[in-house]
Amino acid sequence: MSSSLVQFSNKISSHEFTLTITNTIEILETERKTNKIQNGKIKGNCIWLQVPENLAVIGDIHGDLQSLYKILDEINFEVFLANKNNKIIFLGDYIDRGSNSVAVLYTICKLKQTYPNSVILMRGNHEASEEFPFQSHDLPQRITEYFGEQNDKMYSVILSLFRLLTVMVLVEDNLLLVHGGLAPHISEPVEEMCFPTSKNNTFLLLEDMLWNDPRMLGDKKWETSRRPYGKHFGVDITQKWLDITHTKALVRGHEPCNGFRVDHDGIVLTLFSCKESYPKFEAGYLYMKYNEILSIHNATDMACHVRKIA
Ligand SMILES: [Mn+2]
Repeated sequence: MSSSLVQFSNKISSHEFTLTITNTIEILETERKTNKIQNGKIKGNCIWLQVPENLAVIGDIHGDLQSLYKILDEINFEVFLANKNNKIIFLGDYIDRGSNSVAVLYTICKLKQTYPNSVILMRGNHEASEEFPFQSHDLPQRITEYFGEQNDKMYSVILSLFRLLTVMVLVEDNLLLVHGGLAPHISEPVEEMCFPTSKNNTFLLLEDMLWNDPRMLGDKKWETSRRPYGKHFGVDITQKWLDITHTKALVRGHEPCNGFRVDHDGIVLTLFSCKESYPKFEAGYLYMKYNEILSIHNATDMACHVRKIA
């Protein structure tokens, strides 16, 4: 583990933790006001990026600090993130299930604070417990354990952070990234769809993008999910979204797998990046250079760029 990560992992005081979350909120609010990130545009909860010099994509972490550290170490994050033309995209689900949600949350916020132009923090369904409550959300309990007292104010600050996380990223002409999946209904232009003004639309879209899973459904476009929210969506929906956004593959997290899985006849790549609470699965992350991103035709071509961690 590199020296700076050891620093991150030392016992965090409640003051330092709250300050880091608050600073990250300020950075995200400023991004939304200026609509800018290096080599990209921001509109509401969506980001458009030019193809980065190097791209790392990390799937669900679920409080597994050791897996997160391993990945950051492997990509030599201090050198990687110091270059503003490189991007690391987290697909969300930082918390719950694992033993160290507090330190994971702190670490990703420290990264965003230190390298705001190189780090993109997306929203997972576990970061939308306010909108879509579910049973396995153990963050409030973890906060109490870590800091030795119940802290409702701290939790409400964290919820403010969650509301500012990115829901969709487009890597120009190549990749579409969300945490869960895609909505059955898409209308053009996509910008209007992803930033609707009415609260109801926002909610429906948010549920689909944070909770949906890809399945092969034959003639059906979508079906009800086994989860408390969201749907299973079929290959036609994926293809339609890729066509409309001029991208070649959907990259998402949300489901345990052996580091990665390819679905929908090779147009969906699922990434999974934690091990602690999922001993039967493997963890991996995506790492691609500029030329490699340009050369892909679909998600199948990306599989060889997934690096598994020990
Ligand atoms: Mn998820």
